[in-house]
Amino acid sequence: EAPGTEQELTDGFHLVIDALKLNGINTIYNVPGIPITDLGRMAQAAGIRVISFRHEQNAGYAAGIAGYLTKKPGVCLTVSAPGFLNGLTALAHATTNCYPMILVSGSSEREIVDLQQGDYEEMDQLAIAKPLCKAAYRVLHAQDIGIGFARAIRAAVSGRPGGVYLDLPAKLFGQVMNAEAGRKSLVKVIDAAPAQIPSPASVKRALDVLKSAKRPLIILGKGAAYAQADEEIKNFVENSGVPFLPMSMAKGLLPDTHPQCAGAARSTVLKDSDVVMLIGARLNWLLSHGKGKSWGEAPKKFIQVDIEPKEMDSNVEIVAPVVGDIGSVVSAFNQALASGWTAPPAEWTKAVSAKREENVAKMAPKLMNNKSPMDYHGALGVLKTIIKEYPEAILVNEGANTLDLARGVIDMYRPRKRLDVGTWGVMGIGMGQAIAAALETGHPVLAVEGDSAFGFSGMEIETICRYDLPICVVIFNNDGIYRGTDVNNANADPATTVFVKGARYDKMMEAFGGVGVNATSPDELKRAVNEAMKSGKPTLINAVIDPAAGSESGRIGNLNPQSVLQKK
Ligand code: OXT
Ligand code: MG
Repeated sequence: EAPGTEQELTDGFHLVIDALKLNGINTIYNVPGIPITDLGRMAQAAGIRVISFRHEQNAGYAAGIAGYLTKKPGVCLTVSAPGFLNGLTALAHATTNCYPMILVSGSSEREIVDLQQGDYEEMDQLAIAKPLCKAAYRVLHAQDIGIGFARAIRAAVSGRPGGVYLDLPAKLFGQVMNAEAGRKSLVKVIDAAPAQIPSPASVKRALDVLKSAKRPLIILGKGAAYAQADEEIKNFVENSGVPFLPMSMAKGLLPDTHPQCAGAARSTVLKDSDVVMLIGARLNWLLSHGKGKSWGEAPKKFIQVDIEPKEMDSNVEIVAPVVGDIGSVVSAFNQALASGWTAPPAEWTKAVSAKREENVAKMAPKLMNNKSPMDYHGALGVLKTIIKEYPEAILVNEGANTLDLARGVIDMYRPRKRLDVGTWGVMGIGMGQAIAAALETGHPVLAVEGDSAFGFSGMEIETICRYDLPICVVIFNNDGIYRGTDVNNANADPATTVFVKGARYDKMMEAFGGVGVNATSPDELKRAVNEAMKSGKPTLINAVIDPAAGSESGRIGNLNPQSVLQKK
């Protein structure tokens, strides 16, 4: 090149932004700081939505659920060591729950980190991330940024989705290269999550087993909801005539009020079924590992549909494994059904319906309970009606009693509208998931939160107000974890599970310019939530719940180890 000739240049900052845009990633969930502050600024200037949180864990939960809702990797951007570690819980959570997510973190200088010479925020982040995600990569040269992002995107969404870590050392951002060469180095990922067609033999085997059943059951997991094969799944369930049980986040794939829904007859269908087809649901603790008391005495055959071959036989024998993506598998099922199918015996479907009606009828009067302070059912009866009136609204839900009772009481009508604690039962997903849900879908969000659960991400109500999001947070305030009534007799400290009595979380919302309401009765609660849904204004309702109303660990108290020496 002749001296003095100007060459157009690009750098690491711009290549990262261009790589994201080229791949249709238009939102970043972050907390700014060294070395990524300018990256956030430049990304915002380049038209990417950069949402700044108050804590990386919440940004990470937002990115994870954005991935679940969109099937594109949600991107969380953090600073080195402490920011990275704050985001790491969410990355591990995304991997466990099969949400596609990329944690992009700035990091310190390799030369100093590797010699452990004490750099600013020194940490070997790649090594730490590796066991907690699907894949982990580091980019050292600007010309590799395109490939780095391509690998991260493909790893996150292909096969079983999950979390990916991408390590970008500070020095990378300032590296300069020829702009044309930079453009050429970028990769637009083609067919990032290719269809995985099931083998015809496995499809036939599965349907033969299902057909042979006297008391068949279909269990839908959140993998089925993730697949966005909603019509195919609905057709399959309806054409097969088999009762279905939705796992928590699969509620709404078909409405909970659907005549085949067995959600309100859970114990009965687990115990009494003879053939169970799992679609995007794993036989983990949430299904008692497919064995033991809750599955009854009668012999049981399992059919499993999953994209991950290693999932088969994880806990019990799977007599008919079908490996493939759920859309492709269910559409193959539907084709086969079209050439002839016999509905399951009416004796079974009637028994399931009868049990369901019985349980629904048993619950109905509790939902009308108008007393003050409210109990869980009285308050949830109100929210059940709200979701019926606003079926497009997204329900975010965490807590113990607040989670378990809301899951049972609030019927869902549309797919991917219920977002909760997922496989780990983790507290803290609330505000991050609510924010991403509002941003990614444009629909109003109702976040139903235990007072303890809310505390894990409560500061993000400032973020909600700052971005003026249509989120209504309802805190079930029973003064503590499970209950607010525990007493410590050993010293002056409060009992380990109780909080400040009569706390007014609504005042926190007012501090940031949002609407705060204290609701002491179902009527007050109803008025406040309706107003929030209509106005779309950031709202927090402190719903006062009887401190004695809850039970230890909600519906999973049996998982608490017991001391034989000290009975509670
Ligand atoms: O068939 P049967 O008769 O069995 O009846 C079932 C259904 O048929 C019936 N049903 C219905 N009846 C009528 N009508 C309708 N519509 C209907 N629908 C269903 O109801 C029953 C029950 O149905 P369900 O729920 O489907 O069945 P079941 O048996 O419960 O299902 C089993 C499970 C395992 C699938 C289910 O229970 C489940 O999904 N559970 C998830 C539980 C979970 O994840 N819990 C969260 C963790 S608890 C604990 O760990 C907490 N911590 C510790 C902690 C955590 N988690 N994370 C971190 C980071 N740090 C610490 C903490 C701190 S919870 C917690 C805070 C708690 O305090 P809060 O203040 O937040 O909350 P409160 O408790 O409110 O105070
Ligand atoms: Mg509580």
